[in-house]
Amino acid sequence: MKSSMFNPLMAVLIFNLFVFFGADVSAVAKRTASLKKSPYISGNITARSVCKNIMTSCGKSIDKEFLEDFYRISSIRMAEAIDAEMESAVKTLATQPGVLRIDGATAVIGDIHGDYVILKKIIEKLSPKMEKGKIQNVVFLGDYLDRGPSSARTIYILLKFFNQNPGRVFLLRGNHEVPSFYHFGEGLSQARCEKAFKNIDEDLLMSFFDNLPYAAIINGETLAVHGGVPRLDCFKSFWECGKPKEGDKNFQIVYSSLWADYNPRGDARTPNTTRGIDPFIISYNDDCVNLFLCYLNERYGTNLKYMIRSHQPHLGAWFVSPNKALFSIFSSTLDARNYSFYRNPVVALLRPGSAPRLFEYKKTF
Ligand SMILES: [Mn+2]
Repeated sequence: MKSSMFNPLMAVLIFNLFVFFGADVSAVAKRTASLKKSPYISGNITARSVCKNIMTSCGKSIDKEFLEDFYRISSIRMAEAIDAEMESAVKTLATQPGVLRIDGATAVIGDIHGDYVILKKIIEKLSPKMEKGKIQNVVFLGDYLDRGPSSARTIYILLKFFNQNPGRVFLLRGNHEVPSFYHFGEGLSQARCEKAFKNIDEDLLMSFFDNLPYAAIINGETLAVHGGVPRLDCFKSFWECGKPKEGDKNFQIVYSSLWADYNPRGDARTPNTTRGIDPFIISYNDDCVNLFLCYLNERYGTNLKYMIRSHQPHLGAWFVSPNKALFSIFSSTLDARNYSFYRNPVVALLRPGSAPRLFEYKKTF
């Protein structure tokens, strides 16, 4: 039996670990410092520019170990930048209710799905209009992560835009902003496979997901949600379930709306088998949209006429239901799952007193 807490073998092991990590860190720092002085690198240092410059300059003699270190450092820096913006965003989101009320000319953006190039262009297009007051608010319908080339860059510029425009930019929850989906969802091109996501504060990210509102009433006449009409028996508590976390009893109500698909044959009762087998994932038709909006109007005295949502890329860049109650938009230009390209990402403009108008982002709106 051991009589002492001190174990010489353990001390040697700890010492070795210290030497190993200490040496690793200083080697990385040295390499980064030399990289900054490199004649091959001009402008912003990014992992991509480093690879490109080194590959063209050195031909076959690429130092793989060096590049791996560099990727690791740059992804740590990216993660730190995301964490800083996210911390500030979560503080604001925590003050917002589950169902927002937004008034004024409002631009609505559909799924982004890691397509940071298009998000950047949309923000560049909207910013001067916001400055001039032509557009009061911007609402994003969720699904920021996964599939596209960089979820890290997407979430970074999105959070920055949100933080820079308090009370004017609003972020709704999508079915990809759910902890279990983030950890165990579909296995292709996932955000958490990106190096930056391996270094972010995951608790903070989960708190970001949980604090996102799940619906918005825009100008008292349009309901904005990610997926759409929830299962019929979820109508009653839809507006009043707060911001339930996954695992809470009311979460299924929110979840049902986040995942719902439009389908002319959907009855908002039977499970939607195209999304797997889950009793809360349903599809809904035009009658269900009318029924849901009428139900909310009766119960809360609202005057909802339209629903705007995203979530279904297979409908194309946009879709308006025959009875003009449902407006479906998609704002990412690509979807790696289907390997298809949507060349016309769509922005909707909602002015008080008129039906939503849909625009390809390149055109004037
Ligand atoms: Mn979705």
